[in-house]
Amino acid sequence: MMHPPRSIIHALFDRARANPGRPCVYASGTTVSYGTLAEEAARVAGGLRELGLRRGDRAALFLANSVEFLVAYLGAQLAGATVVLVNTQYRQVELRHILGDSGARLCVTDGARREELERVRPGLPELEVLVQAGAPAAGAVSLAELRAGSAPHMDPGAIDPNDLALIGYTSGTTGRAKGAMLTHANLAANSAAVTQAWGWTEGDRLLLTLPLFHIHGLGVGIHGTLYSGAQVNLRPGFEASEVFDELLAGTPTMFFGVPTMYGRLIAEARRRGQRPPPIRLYVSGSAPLSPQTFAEFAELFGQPILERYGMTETVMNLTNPLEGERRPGTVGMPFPGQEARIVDVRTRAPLPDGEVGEIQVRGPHVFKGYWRRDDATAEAFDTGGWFNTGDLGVRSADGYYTIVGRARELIISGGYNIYPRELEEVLATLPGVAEVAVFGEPDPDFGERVVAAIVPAPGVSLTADEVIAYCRERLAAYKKPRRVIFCEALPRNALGKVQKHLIGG
Ligand code: MLC
Ligand code: AMP
Repeated sequence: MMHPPRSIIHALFDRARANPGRPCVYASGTTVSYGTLAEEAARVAGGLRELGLRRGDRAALFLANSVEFLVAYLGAQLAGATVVLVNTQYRQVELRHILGDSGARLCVTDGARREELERVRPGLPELEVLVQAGAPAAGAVSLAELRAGSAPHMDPGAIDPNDLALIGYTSGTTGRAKGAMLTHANLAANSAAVTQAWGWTEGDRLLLTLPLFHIHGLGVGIHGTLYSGAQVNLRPGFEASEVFDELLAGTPTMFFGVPTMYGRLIAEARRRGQRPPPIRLYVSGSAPLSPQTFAEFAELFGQPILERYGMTETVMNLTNPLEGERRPGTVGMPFPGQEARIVDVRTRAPLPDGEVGEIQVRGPHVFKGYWRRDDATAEAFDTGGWFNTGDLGVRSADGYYTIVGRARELIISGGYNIYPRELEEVLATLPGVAEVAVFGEPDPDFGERVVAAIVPAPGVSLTADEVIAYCRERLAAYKKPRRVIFCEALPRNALGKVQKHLIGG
């Protein structure tokens, strides 16, 4: 390509024009070509505009991995809308917040999620239109009809690279998720950097089992595929045995996963006593990959996993090299065209190699700020355009970064982020709870798991099952406590702050 595409939509249309019949996505037994994907996205865009969707309107996607997801995502962006990504496990509390805060006018959902959405809809006056994938349903526009509509002449040139392409919700210390605003230019710049660093070409076939509502699956997996003109085998989710079968068959050239997936693939390889043929690239991220998992995988699969580090606000930041040493326990160095440094947590002064501080990053991939949260945006940026990641790290003399902790309270379970404050706020409303503290502890499968410490009100007896069921009803299932501890009081320091590290044992 002469000029790098200005957006992922431009990349798709460039490929579709140059080679419309080229396969792009394989999912649920069908192959969709670049030409068909672009054409269907254009039809959906036309249909969405007829439904009144305008430039800058927010269109939420609350649906499972599928071709429908991709067509709706690309179609909404092509129509000029900003896509809001919604975790498919979200329940009332999260849905109310994310759809209300983003002011979504339209939501694309599927049959499995419609009921949960309808429960919160009365409180969301701005949400005017529902589009449903799969079988047509009363009260919603059918996505299938939009896909089959007449193709208007849609010009991706109309997309301004500085417009917001998507809002990804992610949280800080407040317990309330904030919308990270990513522009088309941010996404294209990061895909350019990632595809270059990982040698991702047209010849690659990615096996993708990650959810598309997070930037790992979407911003890396899908955007990278479209940017490089490659192919993706999109699965509804991760099943170790299915992935192992694909690897044995030798179809993929790349696999991206969170450490939990690699742990489960190791167990699968041991169970079967087989070693799949080598593939071009295994990548891990979203949570720390332990050196032990790295070593076991290398032994059983004969290949070193490439570990990288990213965030919703920036997509990908740091990566181990494609060629050269992939150093276990580290996340490598900045992608091409991007910068990183370590600063003192208090003074914000840059630190020399070997000293632990906060990781800051800078470059064309860094987001625009938090949606309707100027205060949080101001806090997130240092002078000179450096973004404070909130992760603590150290750089070696030869340039490898290692993440050593987090400046904010955050539990990462199987690559999903869980904010103790959000759970504490929900549990505080459970009758009979006087006080609550939520924190993480190590877990062999998920890396970390959620623990809730509860002080019952005098005379009240609560059970762990009641506590878990209460969370399960209101929040995504992966956030539920895996262990509940009942205690008479929470340990506090002289300032009254709960000392979570003293609970549990
Ligand atoms: C599922 N469950 C989890 C969980 N995933 N609980 C804790 N932590 C998790 N990660 C819950 C289910 O809701 C269910 O609850 C029960 O556990 C059964 O789980 P399972 O069958 O073992 O789960 P499975 O479907 O196999 O999911 C595991 C997983 C999945 C690892 C495949 O969690 C996953 O796809 N993780 C990837 C997340 C991701 O893409 N993160 C990227 C964020 S972007 P119940 O109550 O129904 O029994 C980012 C930036 C970057 O971080 O750098 O990439
Ligand atoms: P999210 O808010 O979902 O985008 O999650 C981003 C967070 O995931 C980062 O701030 C890190 O704390 C964590 N993370 C991502 N990749 C890695 C990695 N390779 N090692 C350790 N932590 C990671």
